[in-house]
Amino acid sequence: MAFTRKPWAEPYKIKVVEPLKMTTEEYREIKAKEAGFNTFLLRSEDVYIDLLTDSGTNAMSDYQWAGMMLGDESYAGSKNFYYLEDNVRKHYNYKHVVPTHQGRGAEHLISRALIRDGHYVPGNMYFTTTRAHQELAGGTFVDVIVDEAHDSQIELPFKGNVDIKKFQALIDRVGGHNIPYITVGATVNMAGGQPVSMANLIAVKELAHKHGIKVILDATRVTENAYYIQQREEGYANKSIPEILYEFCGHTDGATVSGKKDVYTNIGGFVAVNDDDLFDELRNMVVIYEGLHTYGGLAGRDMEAMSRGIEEMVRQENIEFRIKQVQYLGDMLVEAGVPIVRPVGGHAVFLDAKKIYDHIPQEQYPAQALAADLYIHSGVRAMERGIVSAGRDKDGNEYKPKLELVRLTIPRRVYTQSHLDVVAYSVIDLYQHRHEAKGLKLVYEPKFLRFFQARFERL
Ligand code: PLI
Repeated sequence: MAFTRKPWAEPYKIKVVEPLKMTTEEYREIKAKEAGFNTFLLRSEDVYIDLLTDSGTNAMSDYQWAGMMLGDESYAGSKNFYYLEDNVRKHYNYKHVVPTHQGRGAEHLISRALIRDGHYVPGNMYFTTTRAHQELAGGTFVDVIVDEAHDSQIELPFKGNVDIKKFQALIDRVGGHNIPYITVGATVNMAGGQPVSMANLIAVKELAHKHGIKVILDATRVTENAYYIQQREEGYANKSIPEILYEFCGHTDGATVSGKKDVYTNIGGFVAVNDDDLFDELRNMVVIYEGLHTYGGLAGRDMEAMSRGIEEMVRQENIEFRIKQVQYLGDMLVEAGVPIVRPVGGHAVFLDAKKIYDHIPQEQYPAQALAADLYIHSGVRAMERGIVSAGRDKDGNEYKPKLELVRLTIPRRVYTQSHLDVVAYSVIDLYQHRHEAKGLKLVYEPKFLRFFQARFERL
């Protein structure tokens, strides 16, 4: 057999399997209608290949599962917390850590601690839960990502970078005293999983600190970002992932983390900071909203799984396979001419629904329709990341993001390359029949984070 490239494969073997249910297109049409054409409202047992999210959907290792049996379920002072604290200090380079039940718990605490009515919070593109907590705390989010991030076709190595001029313009307009912090997302989810360079983060820090503004990292997928720095940024090719990660976080004042991504767990998160007074406030608040400061809404076993997951996430072979697997799916789609966000990002391949369903106006939710159509076509579940996810501003007007995307998110260590072949085949087949597609109308809309529970009907 002749190979066109050197083969590579999963850096693990399979010990336990979970059977998948195969269904027919007619069955899935009924289920899609019952779910209001919202993939969040499907039952997972009706899904064949689930690419809804990489959040909490990871396969844990035998090392993590073994750690679960070592859960110390004491109310206070669990040994699993201290082990987590050690690993956060060692790898993320922050002095203090407060565990939370997941990432949005951490976002809630930091937003409440630092944001007051009338504040502005810049960030390199919004993330749904992050912005929601910033707004609930009285802040106004301001997008300061580079313009190119809003264009799916421009290829840049660090398309998640902050535009320093936009950040400076905001400081000039509202004053540094009205900006408690800037959120820097590492591999920017809504931009397609695009990374931030070390040089950009340093420039952000210098400008922020000059004006008394803190830099808070969304370190949810920071290991993917570290890998891109190693591969793409001058001077980092010979540095290890732990070295890059440590240095990267070291340029920030704190971080919120959803442990459900990089850290290979099914639940968990934390907020970590260097400032002693801020830590004191977070530690005090966590007891109201999450749980005691040594468990923050988690079981001891969950903290142990997270701690062991941190040790695994920084291994070169793990992060390299992760990124290459996503790239593998992206390459197949590019080769077939399917418009996707370029370059392929760290955690997902994003279909450009504006280009694929170019006959459906944004007001008829083309990405929502494409995600529903893909499910009906082949049982593959994806997620809308466009106008529905963007929601409404304070006056009730719909945000109209330039990117109207469908995200095919790859859970870690769950699917094989054969599954991804099936996904690529399905997307390509759907793409070839794209002109038959119809838009949707919104028939039910919840108040917060509408994409989770909104319902639609076909036009
Ligand atoms: O889902 P949580 O509450 O553990 O984490 C919230 C969260 C914060 N930041 C970022 C960049 C995320 O991607 C994120 C959650 N993401 C989800 C659920 C996703 O499907 O992408």
